[in-house]
Amino acid sequence: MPIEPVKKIWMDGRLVDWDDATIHILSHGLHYGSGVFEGVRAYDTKRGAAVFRLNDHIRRLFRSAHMYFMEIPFTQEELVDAVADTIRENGLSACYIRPLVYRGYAEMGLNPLPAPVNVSVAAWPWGLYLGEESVEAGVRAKISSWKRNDHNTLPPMAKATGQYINSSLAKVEALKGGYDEAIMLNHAGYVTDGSGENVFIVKDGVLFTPPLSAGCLDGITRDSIIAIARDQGYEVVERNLSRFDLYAADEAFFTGTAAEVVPIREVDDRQLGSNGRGPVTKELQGIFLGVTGGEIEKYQGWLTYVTG
Ligand code: PPE
Repeated sequence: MPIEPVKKIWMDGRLVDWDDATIHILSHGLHYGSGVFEGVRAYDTKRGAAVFRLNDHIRRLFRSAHMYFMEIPFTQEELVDAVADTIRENGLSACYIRPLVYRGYAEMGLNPLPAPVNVSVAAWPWGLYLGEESVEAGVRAKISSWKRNDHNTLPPMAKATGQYINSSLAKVEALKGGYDEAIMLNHAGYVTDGSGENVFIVKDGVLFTPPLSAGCLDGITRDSIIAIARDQGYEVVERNLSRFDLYAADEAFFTGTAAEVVPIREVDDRQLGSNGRGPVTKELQGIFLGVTGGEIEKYQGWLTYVTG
């Protein structure tokens, strides 16, 4: 899906025209993947655009930056305001927001420390990552032959731009094989996450998802779904999942900011028990939609309203 341009992008404290949001070709981040980023969504609600768990996303961005010795030259509050300004300036309501912290132009070579730390925030309308039809029909996933980078190669908990070249290998392999998405295992053979989503299964009414120690991203949608499911009375267990657990699941689904909550209907050509979207997945999807739409009082604390 091509990016739909809007008017302005926030760069290092200024809103610049979309076409002028460029960087130097010798930027460190471009050569060595030295950047960290976030993916955030805002939703159209009765009270205007509402950004979902904005503070949590910005906090995670700072944690990722800390890991790579990147000192962000703005405070968390300033970046929260930058997101709100970008949405407002572009007159957006429902949109995807991409804060990016990257090493800019200075010296060539692997030492990133001499390079400046630059920051940008872009926002644009973006439909669902795995397609609108995926919401009901679900997707076909393939377990990748590519292992997820682990805690001692590229820490999966830090959302660094460079590590996504690993996920891209998995994504391309899945697409070329005729599947919609990849599921990556760690070096011990347990499930981590999709190329850009966390994974859940449902078995006998209980939800299971890999623990963070397996090497998945500390997903904010994952965290939200765990909280919502527990509030609904479901038991949610964080434990290692094998590929057999996926094949034998009653239901499975992906969670992520870009993807939201998407049923997995097949893994490696094996139909899951639900043969499409299962009842638990459907229930959680429905609640998630209500939460992000600002319709459920209990979760209002997760929304930051951006008023014009
Ligand atoms: N695992 C990975 C590897 C991942 O990239 C994401 C987000 C998640 C899990 C879910 O995390 P969260 O969004 O906090 O619930 N992937 C982002 C980027 C996707 C992309 O193609 O770029 C996203 O969903 O915004």
